[in-house]
Amino acid sequence: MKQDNIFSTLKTPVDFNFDAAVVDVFPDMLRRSIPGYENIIRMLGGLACGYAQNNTRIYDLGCSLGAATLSVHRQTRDLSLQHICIDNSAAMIKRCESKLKRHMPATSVELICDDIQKIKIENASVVLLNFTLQFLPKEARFRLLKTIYNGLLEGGVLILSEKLIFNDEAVNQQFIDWHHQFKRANGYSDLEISQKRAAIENVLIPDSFETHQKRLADAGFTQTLQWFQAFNFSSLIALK
Ligand code: GEK
Repeated sequence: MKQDNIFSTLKTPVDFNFDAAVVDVFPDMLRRSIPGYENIIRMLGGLACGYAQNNTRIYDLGCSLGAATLSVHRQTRDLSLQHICIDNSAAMIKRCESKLKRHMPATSVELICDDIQKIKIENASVVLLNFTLQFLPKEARFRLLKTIYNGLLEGGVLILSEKLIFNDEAVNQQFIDWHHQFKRANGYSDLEISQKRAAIENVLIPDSFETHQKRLADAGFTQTLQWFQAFNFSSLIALK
């Protein structure tokens, strides 16, 4: 695993973007930046397994290098499923394709390089939005959830992982401090933490748990359960 040093030297501030340099160090970046990332990946496969229906589709929206798809695949080998993986970073999709070909050569996988806002969802039993919704403009989030809801079969689920904000300012700051401490403990310097924060500030816009819960209910989901939280990072499962 190549080490992420992208923000280790002083840079002119530019918005974060998922380019080839990021792809090169991405597994290390996610592991050291998102508390619980590896556990979420491992466990979401098990969760999905309880809802995946034979002869249906599994969508991975903002698939990056396909980690979530691979986890689902590992736990649903006995089913006939079609995996649809979408990401609008060409560099991500290219690397994802070679990885999935290597690890799931006999499974039907369609890789699409496009904006998830343009995607049609059909015959889905599981939809994964693992740390992706937060990158969409806020006003586009409800429409995507509605599209997902409409494309899900009865009994289907959306697994939604996100960074959270908290309505109480002091509590919010506490969570941010804990997250930064987590990054420090994983070897990131204060310079790396502050430069990454500046680069991602206009790109990753988190919502609160309450906002997610209400928006999911408004989109039609009958129940939303929070199944994971580590500091200000959480994963929810929404049921149709
Ligand atoms: C994982 N799910 O490892 N359309 C398509 N893709 C998008 C869009 C968009 N509008 N906006 C962002 N992306 C992965 C991790 S990473 C999370 C997801 C992170 C893509 C973007 O290119 C990137 O690959 C991914 O969403 C977000 O389970 O980096 O914090």
